[in-house]
Amino acid sequence: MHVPASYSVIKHMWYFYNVRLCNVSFFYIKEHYGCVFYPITSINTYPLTKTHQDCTLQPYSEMASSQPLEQDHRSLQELAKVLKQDVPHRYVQERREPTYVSNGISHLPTIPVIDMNDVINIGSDINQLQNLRSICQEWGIFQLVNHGVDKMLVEKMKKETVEFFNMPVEEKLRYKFEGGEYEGYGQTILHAQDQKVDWADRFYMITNPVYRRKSNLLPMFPPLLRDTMEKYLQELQKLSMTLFSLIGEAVDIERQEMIEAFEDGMQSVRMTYYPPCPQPELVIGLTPHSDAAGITILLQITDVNGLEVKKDGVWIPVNFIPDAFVVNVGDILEIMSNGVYNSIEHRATVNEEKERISLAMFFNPKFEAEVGPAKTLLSKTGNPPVFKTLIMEQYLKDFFSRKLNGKTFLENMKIGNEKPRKPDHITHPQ
Ligand SMILES: O=C(O)CCC(=O)C(=O)O
Repeated sequence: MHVPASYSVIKHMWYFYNVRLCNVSFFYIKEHYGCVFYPITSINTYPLTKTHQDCTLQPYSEMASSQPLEQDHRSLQELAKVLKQDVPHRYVQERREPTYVSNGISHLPTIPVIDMNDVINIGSDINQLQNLRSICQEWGIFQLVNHGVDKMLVEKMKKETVEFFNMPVEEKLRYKFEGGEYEGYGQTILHAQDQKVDWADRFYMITNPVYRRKSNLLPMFPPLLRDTMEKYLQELQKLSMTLFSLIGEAVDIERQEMIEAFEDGMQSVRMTYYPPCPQPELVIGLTPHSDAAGITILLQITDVNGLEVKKDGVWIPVNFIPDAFVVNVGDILEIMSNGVYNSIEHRATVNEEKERISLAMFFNPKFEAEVGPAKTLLSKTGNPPVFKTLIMEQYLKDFFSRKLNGKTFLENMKIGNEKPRKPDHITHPQ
């Protein structure tokens, strides 16, 4: 290939090699007004002007981080039924950090438990508030018992979720998301051709505000699932508001500021099916990440564990207490608390013999709300903001355009830390 020597891109030739799309090689040139795609075959004829010589060339994969690729949307659940041994390469993780195993001397740490009956009557009980604060600060996750959500409703929600995944594959594929979309049924959203795929099928959708719901998803659910989910969403909305008020109060954010941000906020739900896997140690059910949300309320549907949290650098398994919800502090609460709270990094492993199903609900501020350190907290403490402030809609756009990668998204929200996006710093929706 001949490239004019004066063209500054010549020293970045490696970019050309991982840029094959539909059998055509592309590069793109980032100019001050945007970027343009050129098939590599046209490079010889591409006119060189002074402006073009000033351009910086970036790999297509970097551009792709904001454009999910077309992918195979067939169900992993079906593949797992027939798979006897070797899992396909695209699911094999090159490096997976080990799960912490107790050596018999030191105990396996367990995530804290909060009894809603204790915190609901907090009033001015400073000890309870301090306990809540230190749990959100040191752990950023807890199991919530006696949460007050009707047990029958929770059981129905579990049953209907199992039935959803038990539907024939063609039924589920009616909800599949297409390239460029994030809502619906499918597998890991791909941002690069060689990206590894989690060992899971997922169904994700925005449930609030109601006008943002997709007409082909919740409204088209089988009636029993739809009704149960509507009731469940309402109950969890109430629970989330109680939690937001208390968690806010515990860190000195005024109740009114929490209510204004989160009441009738952006909410979404994810149901995940982790099929049994013949080589569970080679795959990951859910890539390590912290949630972009304010809080996540997680319901484990089947009696199979798999969730793990990273505490003090090691991965600890979560043993679900029957009837408890697991509540995660997400990035938005870490930001609002100006770094006091910890949005917990978590992942899911899978089981060799048993399927696992979970249902996560994500609670966020309204699309038009500001996401940044809480004003009432900053004025009380006099501390400077550690994180920048963005409108929720923009915050989500930035988040959706990245691949899951530990806490890199949150790091990028820190003032003075903003980095140009790298190809491997890309996430998926909440
Ligand atoms: O399946 C689990 O236990 C975790 C699910 C989760 O964290 C998520 O869907 O974001």
